[in-house]
Order: sequence, then C-alpha cells, then structure tokens
Amino acid sequence: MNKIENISFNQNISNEENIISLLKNKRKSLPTQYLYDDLGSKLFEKICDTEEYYLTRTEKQILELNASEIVNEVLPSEIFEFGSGSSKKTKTLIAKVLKKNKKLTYFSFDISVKALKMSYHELDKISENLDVQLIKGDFNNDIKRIKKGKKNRLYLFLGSTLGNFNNKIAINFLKNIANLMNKEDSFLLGVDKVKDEKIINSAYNDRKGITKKFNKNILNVINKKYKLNFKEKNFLHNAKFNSEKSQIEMYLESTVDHSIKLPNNENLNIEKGEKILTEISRKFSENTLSDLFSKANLEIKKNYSDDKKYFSLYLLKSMKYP
Ligand code: AVJ
Repeated sequence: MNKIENISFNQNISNEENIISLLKNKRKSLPTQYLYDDLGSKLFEKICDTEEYYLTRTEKQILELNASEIVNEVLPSEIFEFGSGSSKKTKTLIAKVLKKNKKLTYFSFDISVKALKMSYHELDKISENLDVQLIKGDFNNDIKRIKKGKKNRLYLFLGSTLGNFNNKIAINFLKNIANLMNKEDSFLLGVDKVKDEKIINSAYNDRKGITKKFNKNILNVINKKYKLNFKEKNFLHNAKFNSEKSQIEMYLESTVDHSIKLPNNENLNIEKGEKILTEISRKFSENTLSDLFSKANLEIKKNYSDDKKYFSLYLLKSMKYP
C-alpha cells in the first residue's frame, strides 16, 4: 500500500485542556471528530445502509445521474477529496474520468487511518491510470498544509460533512478551499437540505440502533485517549432537529446523577437529564447556502439535486479569478 502522508499537527497538550473546558462548560460538549475512530468510521458506514438514513443513498443517486455531465464540465486530472471515508461514492466519478482522461491522481484526505485504508482498497485495483495518494489530517487544522494542485484539480466535500461545522467554521473552511483553488480548479460540495422534520429525525434515530451505538462510541474513544471513566450505560442517545437553528443536535443524555474524574483530577458532576453535545448536522436552505458561498468567495456554476430536493450537489468556482 502507498504510504500515508501525515500532515496533522500534534496538539495533545491543548487537546487535554480543551476537553476539560468543553466538559466543564454549562453546555457540555465533546469534539465531534472523536466519533470517527476506527470503530466509529465503520459504524458510520453501517448508518449509511440503514433505511432511515437517506443522505448517502440520495447523494449517490445524484452523483450517478450527473457524473458524465460533471466530468465533461471539469475534466479533472486530479481529484482531491476531503473526508473521503471509504470513497465508495467517488468511485462512479473516478471511473467516468478514467474513461475520458488518460491519467488521474486521486488524493484521499481523512482523519482516520482506517478510512484511508478502506479508500485505498476500494480504489487501488480500478486502473493503472489511477494514482491513489493518502493524506491523514484534520479539515480545520491542517487545511493550510495542503499543497495546491498541479493541473485541473476537482475538490470534493461530500456527504454533507459541512453540516458538522457552525457558520463561522464553515465559512472559514470554504474560504480556505477557495484560496487553495487555481483558476481551472472546481469544487463539488454535497449538502443536506431542509425538509420535513420527521424525515430528518428518523434518519438520526434508526430502528436498528446503529446511530445510538455510533454516538455512544465517542465515550470509549475519549476514555482511552484521556484515561476517563465514562460509562455507556449512564447515557442515552438523544438526537433531535432544532428548527430554529435548522440542525440536528446529537447528545448523550445522562440517565443518573454521577461524577467523572477529569484528567486534571478534578471531579465533574453530571446530573440526571444533563446532555453532552456530540454533533450538529445542519440542514441547509438555498438562502443559507448562497450567503455561505458569497462570504467564502465561491460562485455557483451548477446545482444538481434529486426529485424530492432532499440533497444537493453544488459545483463551485473560486471568485478570485473573474
Ligand atoms: C458524516 C457528518 C455527514 O451529519 O449526517 C450520521 C454523521 N451522525 N448520523 C451526518 C452522522 C449521525 C453525518 N456526517
């Protein structure tokens, strides 16, 4: 297998302080990226196969229907994917490019080594003309260390992972991509749209309880990382759409009064009913998106969606080059 280039900065010291302050806060939370350790990345793949989780299925369908048009529009020599996961969805696009273009370099950028390996195994044997490069890093901290493309690069950020970022971080992230882009580069962004709350809520409360497992796994991750003693049985999975903020908020809700010893040996009391935020997943309207794009200096070239308008793909260009 190709070597994994690690461009992530080691921030262990500040991380520990960060965890303590997030947990001591009146509104408790945990860093969302800790949901995606090896097991978490696998559980997320399983969520994508549940009946209720319409996102992946819908996006894949939009991609398949429009891959030819997208490829004709941008004809990339390089594809750079943020948060590539298993790269299953991207396969369609890569296959289309290989048919048209002779050679393609695919950069898979992810925080999880497991995900990078899955991506490699998914793509490795497709064609001799495909070069797969693996880069380990975190979207927000490491984007500044990504090298610009050599020619005609297509950036991908699929799966509505953008929805995990609050508005400020989302603008910043998109701006960084716009700055990274050369004149001929394009950017394909996948986002989940606002819709009937019932449909959104059930996507994050699947009957098989996989999302529940996924959410609770964050406790094992931080227990290991910071030698904490959170117990899964003291928490329940709570995911609900907040219509004011247009986002799913996923919490772990304490079922008992209990306390946790923090890394600085302080005791943290957690009351019954108290909630720890583990993830937000924003559902975007056209207005929110056009506001985001203009603030980030991105311009919409094309917009692809499904019949029900559940999900959208936006093909974007950097406004640096009028
Ligand atoms: C991978 C961030 C897009 O927000 O829908 C799925 C993660 N969380 N079920 C999402 C997730 C709970 C997912 N993203």
